[in-house]
Amino acid sequence: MLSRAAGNGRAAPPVRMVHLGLGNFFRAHQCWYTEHAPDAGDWGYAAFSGLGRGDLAARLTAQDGLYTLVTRDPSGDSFEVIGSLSRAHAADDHQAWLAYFASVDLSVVTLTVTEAGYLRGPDGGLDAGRPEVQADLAALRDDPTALVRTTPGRIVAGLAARRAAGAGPIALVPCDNVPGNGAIAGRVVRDMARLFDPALTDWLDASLAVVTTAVDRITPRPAPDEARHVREATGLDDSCPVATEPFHEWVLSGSFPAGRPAWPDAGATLTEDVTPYEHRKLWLLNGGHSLLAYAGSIRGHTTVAEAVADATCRQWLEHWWQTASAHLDQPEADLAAYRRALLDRFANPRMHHHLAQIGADGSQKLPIRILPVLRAQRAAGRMPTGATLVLAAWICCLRGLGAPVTDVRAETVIPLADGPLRDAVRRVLHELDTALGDDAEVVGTVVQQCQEFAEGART
Ligand code: CS2
Repeated sequence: MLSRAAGNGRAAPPVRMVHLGLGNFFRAHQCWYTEHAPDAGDWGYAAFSGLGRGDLAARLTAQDGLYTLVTRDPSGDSFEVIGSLSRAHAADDHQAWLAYFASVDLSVVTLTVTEAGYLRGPDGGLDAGRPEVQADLAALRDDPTALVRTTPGRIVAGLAARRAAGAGPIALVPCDNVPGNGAIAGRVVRDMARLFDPALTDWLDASLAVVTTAVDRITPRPAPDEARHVREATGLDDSCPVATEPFHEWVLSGSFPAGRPAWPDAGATLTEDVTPYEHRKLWLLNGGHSLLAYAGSIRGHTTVAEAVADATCRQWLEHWWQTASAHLDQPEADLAAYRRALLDRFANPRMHHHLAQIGADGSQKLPIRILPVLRAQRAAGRMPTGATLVLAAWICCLRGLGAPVTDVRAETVIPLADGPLRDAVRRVLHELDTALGDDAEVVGTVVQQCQEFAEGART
């Protein structure tokens, strides 16, 4: 078993950062950047699992927060024990959560809670009508230290504890694939705070800095035999290694009133505006991923590398990239280089990135990854078939073709996609965006593409 006392990794650095969403991406990204900052010895993470996220925290605690990061290059693996995770906690270890927030040592809170975790309503603010939000509000009003379960609820509980302790300002750093994630996180936290205790919003004005980020590192769910692979290659007994690609990017915009690790020295970019990086990544990488997840799985593929090796999928991907690139500000030569690099990343045969994993939560991902380009094209009077194809493939998956659907909104979107095709398409598009459902030409194009997918799947 990995252990700091046995000399694996380094001594646990003092906890000055809390993370919510202890998972593989966090361990391959934020922990990696922290590990590689020159002041890594001064900055430790305490990370908390999301609710219902299994026993990863317990397994990490048993090995002092240490784990092996496998960097999977097409030509081979390299192995590194990461030491920046000082403490790992289960989701319900709420007293520990509150205690970190109440400490003057805490400077930064990072989040990876998925697109769905921000619990936004149709107006972009907190969806306060949801039962889980109501439950958290009732619990907080009764006792501000009571266990709460939603992301906005947990952050507000932490910030209320921090205000009560007079522990000073702090930075909140959302790291999910949503555009303007700083504004989104700031909004739902403020909405929650206002509903809980309006006076807390004054404290937030003075003490909460919300940073906007774009994050990138393809990190599939670890394969079942990853631990055995690590043991054979390194001799280390690690119950929860994580494998990732060599590429990594972190772009941040905002201030850190209580300091932060020297992440830029590890390769992170600080900028005034993350939007150009974010759009490029969300549309080309994530949009491309979603396309392959649905269209590739309908064509019988299981992984990204398999799908991108299929000339038909590749042609669809290039078509989507062409359409999306027209709405990006970078010079065409830079975009072409980015796309070439992406193809190599997608084609990495050793990554085994499952299409079904990427296909999850399409109801949350497609509005971010595909719709902005589709809307801009329609506004210019064009029919972007590269974009409608992704929607058609998703609808076909909702109707039972391709990768099995897991979606936070499955109970709504699967019934909408059922029944006669044209009505189903209209209903699903309407659910994504009313104007789309009312756009007869888009509906007609998506219907035709769905029929082509269905025919292709039959032959
Ligand atoms: C993927 C992302 O699962 C998905 O939806 O598109 O997790 C992707 O691998 C990361 O954003 C890469 O940085």
